[in-house]
Amino acid sequence: MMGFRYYLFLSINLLFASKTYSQKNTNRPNVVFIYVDDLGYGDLSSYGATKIKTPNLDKLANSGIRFTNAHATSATCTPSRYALMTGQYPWRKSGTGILPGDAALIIPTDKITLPSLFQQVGYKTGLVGKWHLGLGNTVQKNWNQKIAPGPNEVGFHYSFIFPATADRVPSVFVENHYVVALDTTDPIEVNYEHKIGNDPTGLEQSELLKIQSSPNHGHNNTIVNGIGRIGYMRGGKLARWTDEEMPLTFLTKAKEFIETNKANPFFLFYALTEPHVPRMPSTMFKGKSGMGLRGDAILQLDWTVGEIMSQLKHLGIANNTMIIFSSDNGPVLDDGYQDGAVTQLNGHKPWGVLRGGKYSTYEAGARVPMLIHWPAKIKPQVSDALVCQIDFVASFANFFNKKLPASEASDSEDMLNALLGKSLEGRKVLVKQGMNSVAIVQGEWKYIEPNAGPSINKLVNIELANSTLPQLYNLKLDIGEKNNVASQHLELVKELLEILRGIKNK
Ligand code: NG6
Ligand code: CA
Repeated sequence: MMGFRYYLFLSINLLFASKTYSQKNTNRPNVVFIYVDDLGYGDLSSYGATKIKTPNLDKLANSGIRFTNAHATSATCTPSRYALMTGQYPWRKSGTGILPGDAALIIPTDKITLPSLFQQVGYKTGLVGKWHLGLGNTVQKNWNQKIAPGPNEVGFHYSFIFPATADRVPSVFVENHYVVALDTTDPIEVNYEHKIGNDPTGLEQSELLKIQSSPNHGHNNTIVNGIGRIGYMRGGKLARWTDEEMPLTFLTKAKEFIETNKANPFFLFYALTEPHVPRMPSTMFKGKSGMGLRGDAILQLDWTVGEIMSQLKHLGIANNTMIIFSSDNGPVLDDGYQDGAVTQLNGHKPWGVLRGGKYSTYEAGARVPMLIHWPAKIKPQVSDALVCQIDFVASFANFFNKKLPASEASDSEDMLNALLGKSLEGRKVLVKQGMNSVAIVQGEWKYIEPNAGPSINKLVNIELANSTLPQLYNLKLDIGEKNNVASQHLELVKELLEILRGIKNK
């Protein structure tokens, strides 16, 4: 009897001890970084959307920090993710543009990355969702054996990903180096140059498609799950994903990672595919927004965030878990499929008050929603501090009292106080990247360097901000970048150009 009581006493104490650890050790909060794909500055009700309701993200926004001046480095996925992971401006390195699905890994394996930083201080690190930073050492690779290097070689203990984008082959999941549901009798091959295998393509048999690809976008190669993809694949019939299942698959894997690691500090990078094309949400969300599949995908995304929040609550770790939410670039409507994004928009403005969109050097290209939520430490507020996703490396290094060697994450700035809502002071300057040009922001001013690119991306109907003339905008007076005042401020243009040159030559 005594023995049993003693045992009970001990276990209760242990229970309290571990609870106290996870709840009180606020130097080591869990971090769930939810990174979504192509969500615009005006897509959430907390950022002013009225035609769509995103209640779970509103909850995060109302009880955390809602940033109004937060940026990805770039207006497309791969470069923004490269910068977030490495703390280096992507335009410093060639080959950091939108990657095909067979690309080799572009992140060096011998450098500090955001996840490796967390590893160094004892966190368990996990990645679930979109990767799009390449796999293996070469383009030619065997998808039927161990695929490395990849996320597990640059800082993640665990990874469950798709390699590139939802609209690119191979349309399969990769879990810790191996394709999921691999069948050695039906080997996978991928080709981005020419058709392989006997599967019909979207171009050849559009009647097989459940969603038509848009003319001239080229999303009409191998058909997987009734959707034409970019690139060709053969084999791997069992392994091919069903788009409608993807959100639940990722959510399940994310929850498993959290459940497994609940007693220790963990860093989960949860990279959702919504609302990137192809927008093919779970059937229960189809038609829910009345705004076409893009709107439905946003509702699904919001629901997913709510699922993670309630899991954290049930596990008793919500208070000491930091949730960071942001998007890799701005919004686009028709990005390759006729999915109702344009025709059923219903007055919604994914770009909000901003000009441009995905691919653009105008603000809607890379100014994105960003929320940071950490009940134990962060007071609800709105912050207009100029911050960038590239700054997480240096900011978390400071948070963990680690000094970064000068060779590492050299464009990342320590913005810890701004990110935790202790200061409204952000960056002095930030360089932002569109498809053809870069811009520099300093205080209220934004200068876009002249370039010869097209002024509009006609395929997606987005203004790119390309002009052979210098452009200067006052973002405080003219957030919509309507009035180019470069000719009225020649000195300032010269000064910003010099600063930009200095950063480029660093
Ligand atoms: C573009 C694709 C677009 C999308 C994008 C990548 C065409 C015409 N368009 O090249 O559909 O896949 O790449 O998006 O091919 S991102 O968010 O991953 O950068
Ligand atoms: Ca994207």
